[in-house]
Amino acid sequence: MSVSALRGLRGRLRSKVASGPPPGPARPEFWRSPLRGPWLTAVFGLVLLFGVIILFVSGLLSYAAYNPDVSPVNDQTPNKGLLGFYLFTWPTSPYWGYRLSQGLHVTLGIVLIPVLLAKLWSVIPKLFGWPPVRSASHALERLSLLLLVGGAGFEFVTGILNVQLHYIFPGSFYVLHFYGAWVFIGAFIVHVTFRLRRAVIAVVTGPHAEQHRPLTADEVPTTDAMGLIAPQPAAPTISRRGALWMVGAGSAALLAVTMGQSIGGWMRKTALLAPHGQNPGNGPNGFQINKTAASVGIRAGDIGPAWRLTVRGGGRQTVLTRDALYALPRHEAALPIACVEGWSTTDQQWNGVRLADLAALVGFTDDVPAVQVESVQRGGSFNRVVLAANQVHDPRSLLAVEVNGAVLSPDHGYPARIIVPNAPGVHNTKWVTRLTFGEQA
Ligand SMILES: Nc1nc2c(c(=O)[nH]1)N[C@H]1C(S)=C(S)[C@@H](COP(=O)(O)O)O[C@H]1N2
Ligand SMILES: [Mo]
Repeated sequence: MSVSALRGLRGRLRSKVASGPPPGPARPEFWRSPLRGPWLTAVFGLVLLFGVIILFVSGLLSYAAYNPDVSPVNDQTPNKGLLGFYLFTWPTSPYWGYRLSQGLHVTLGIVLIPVLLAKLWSVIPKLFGWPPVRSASHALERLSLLLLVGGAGFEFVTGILNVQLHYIFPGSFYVLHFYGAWVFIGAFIVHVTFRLRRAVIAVVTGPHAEQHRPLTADEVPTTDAMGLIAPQPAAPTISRRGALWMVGAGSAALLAVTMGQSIGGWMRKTALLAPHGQNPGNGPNGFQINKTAASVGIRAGDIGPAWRLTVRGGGRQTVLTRDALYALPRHEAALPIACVEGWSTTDQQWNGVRLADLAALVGFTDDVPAVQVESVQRGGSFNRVVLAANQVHDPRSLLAVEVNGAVLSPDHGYPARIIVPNAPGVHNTKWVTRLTFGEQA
């Protein structure tokens, strides 16, 4: 493009901006809801402020629960760098900790959807603000809002797809949701820093101080300082209080049909939106199944008489048949399964061989090391895990062979599966065939 053509374009753009917004949503009078205003936006914003803090903290905890620094096997974000600054060895107590924090994370995320949508609706005129960019600092502000709205949308959408569609992107979900969270929280902190004061003032002042009235014939439409109040409001079809009730009722309805999946037991029947709604059957093995044996390609031969458990470490190796494993000293532990997807079971009564006793089989008696667990399952991202030393050490950590008084069903990991207190469900590997103590990848 030549210089004169560029100049011409610039001139045309200038006169366009000077002549005011084009007809349509860029004109303040296009937006007519009398509900919009600083108060309504601030109420939704403050609810989201508290909600996002809880989502972020429980999300960070879930990341730590995967023990990514214990082994590359557990780490799907090896390039996280400083973002892993806070990681700590995930404890085994309280045994219901992950169940609580992940249930909270997923349930709250779902419950906040109506609030997020209402908040976006309440500020939509600003999306079309005219001129689109006024100055460098205005451009920066708009960019941060793009990251804020885009980041929130991204985190909610990836989270919901994951819990509803059951890992449509295994592996990559984890990475996307993790980095997305940091982008979002950065923009969120900037936003809160600039808006918190105004929001608190708007809430304290109340909606009645806002000027919501139709213009007289000779008045020029202007907007309030925040650009939210409609200059030519239509007659209300619902009160502001009614709108809050509507959003609240939406959240309450989502809560009612979601929380049962985290509480488990009979409450699971109320979890209409839960993806794992199918009846897992009755009896001792009648509790939630993540992936059935058939769905991950476990063949009868893999877990039949030819199955062996190999225990390795410290230069030693022992191979056990099913009968030999089942004959080892057994212990009980009452522990839930708590999936990253937010569903969990009530405590199940597990019976099996302590991981610490299996470590002793290959000579680790005083100081138990970490262990790499491998499943007979071929492929998939859940067929192996490295459990940290503190997890092996806990007397409640078992290679379980029975649950609730019956032998494990094939879907729950027969002939042997891991169960560790406070660990995310995915670390409770099913159909275990090899344990390697003290020399994991
Ligand atoms: N080998 C193997 N183990 C596995 C899985 C798997 O897909 N393959 N799923 C994990 C996940 S994500 C969860 S939540 C628990 C669920 O255990 P359950 O199906 O017995 O309830 O098993 C874990 N163990
Ligand atoms: Mo899971």
